[in-house]
Amino acid sequence: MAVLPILIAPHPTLKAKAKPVKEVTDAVRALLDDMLETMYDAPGIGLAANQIGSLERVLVMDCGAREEDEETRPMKIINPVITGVSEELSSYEEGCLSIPEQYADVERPAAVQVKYLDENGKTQERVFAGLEATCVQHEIDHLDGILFVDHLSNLKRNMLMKKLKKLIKEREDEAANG
Ligand code: GNR
Ligand code: NI
Repeated sequence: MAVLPILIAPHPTLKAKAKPVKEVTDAVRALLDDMLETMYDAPGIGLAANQIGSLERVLVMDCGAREEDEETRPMKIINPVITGVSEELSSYEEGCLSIPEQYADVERPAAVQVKYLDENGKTQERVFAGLEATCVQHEIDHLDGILFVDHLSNLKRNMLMKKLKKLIKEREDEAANG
């Protein structure tokens, strides 16, 4: 297992569409393990392959990871397809490990049904609600080259990306000059 570096926007791989996994091999399982370790280390509640520079269509998530005393609930999701969405929408303040320290409200279906392969290559289908619904949609967006800021107005997105650029520059200056 390894903690991998997370790509920061703007980066071409974050804009690319991930390709379906043809067969769930040991290499795919190793990638999912590395992604979970990277996600817990960050820490985050989800991570898509694009974010660590891979275009395999896989994501990991654990929305219980942040609650103390609670057991971790790691999920490994391969080739996800949204098979149903609720009419009800919900708005959640989203953040992204690839857009550090920037947050904005995003409206999405409150619940989604997702069909996917598990780490054993077995087809699963389940309903995600609450924070899990927001998270799985955020991650599937990543696999399609979409970031949460792409759901905002151009004005809001530009403001946020400008702030990110400033933050990254400050970090680089600090790393160079102490
Ligand atoms: O850690 C994360 N938290 C989060 C909060 C609200 C909505 C979505 C997320 S996902 C994010 C990790 C990440 O960037 N996944 O792609
Ligand atoms: Ni993200």
